[in-house]
Amino acid sequence: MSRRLATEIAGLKLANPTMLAAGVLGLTGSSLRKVVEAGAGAVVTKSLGLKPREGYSNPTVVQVDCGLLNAMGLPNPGVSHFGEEMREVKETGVPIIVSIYGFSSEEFAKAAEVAVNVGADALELNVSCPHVEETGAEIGSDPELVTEVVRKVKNKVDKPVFVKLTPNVANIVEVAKAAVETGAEAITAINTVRAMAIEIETTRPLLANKIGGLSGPAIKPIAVRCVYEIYREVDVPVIGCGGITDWRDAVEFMLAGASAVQIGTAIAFKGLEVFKSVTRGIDAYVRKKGFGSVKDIVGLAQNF
Ligand code: RRO
Repeated sequence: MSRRLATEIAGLKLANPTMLAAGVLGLTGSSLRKVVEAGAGAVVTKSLGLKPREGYSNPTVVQVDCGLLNAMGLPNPGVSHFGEEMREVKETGVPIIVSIYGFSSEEFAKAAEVAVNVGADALELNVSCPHVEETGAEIGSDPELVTEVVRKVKNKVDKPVFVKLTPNVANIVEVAKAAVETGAEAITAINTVRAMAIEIETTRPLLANKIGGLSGPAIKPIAVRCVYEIYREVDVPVIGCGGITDWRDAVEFMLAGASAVQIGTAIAFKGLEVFKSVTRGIDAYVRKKGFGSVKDIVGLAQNF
C-alpha cells in the first residue's frame, strides 16, 4: 500500500481514503471484517438505535435505472447488542465508525454513549434517512434540530462526531454549518435522495413503503455539488458519498473537496473488489499528476 494514499479524518488514521458507506454490509462483524479485508480505509456500520427494530416489509430494495431504491426502515439489532460484532473489526485496527439514529436528541445522545462503550472510534449521526418518520431527514432539514442533536451528543462522548446530511433540503450548507459550529468534526455528504418507482402493469409502487431513497450513479452529480458547496464554507473534512463506482468518481469527489469517499451501492454491482480498484486508481492519478499525497488533490476544483 502506497504512502501517498494515507489520510486522516478527525484524528482517525486511514490507510487509504475509501470507506464503507453506512447501510451496506454493516450489520455484522463478519461482513464488516470482509470489507476491511477487501481494502477499505475505514468502515461505517448500519445505523443503530437504542432498541432493536425490524424495519419495513419487503420489497425493501429495488433496482432502477442508474441505481438502487431502498426503504429498509432502519432494521437493526440495537446498538447495545453490537459489542460482540465490533470485536471482529477492532482486531484489524481499521477505524470503525458507528452510525447512530434516534427519535430525539436525548436518544441520539444515549445511543452515542452506548456506541462508544462498545468500541466506536467515531460516530456518524444519521440525520438524513429520507423515509422514516420523526427521525433522519426530518431532523436534518432543520439546522436548529441538528444543533440540538450535535450538542447533546458532544456533551456525552469524547470520540469524533461526523454528521451525515440529506440532499433533500433547500440549503445543505446551512445545515452543515450548524453541525460544525456545534462541534461536528466531519460532514458526510450525502444520504440517499427521496424517490419512488411504480410498476406500470400492476400500477403499484415498487417499494412496500412506496417512497424510499435513491443511491448509485443517478445521484452522483447531486452529491458532488453538495460536497463542493459544503467544502468552501466549513473547516472540517467533508466525506463524499453518493454514486462512487470507480476511481474517477472518487477523484471527482476529492477535487470537489472530499477528504475521503464512502462506497455502498457499487458493492452490489461490482463486489468488494471495488475498494482495491478505486484505491489503485486514485493512487495512479495522484502519482501521474505529480503529487506526493492524496491530500494534495482535495478541493482543487475550487480554484476555478
Ligand atoms: O434503513 C433505511 O431504510 C435507510 C436509512 Br437508515 C438511511 O439513512 N438511508 C436510506 O436510504 N435507507
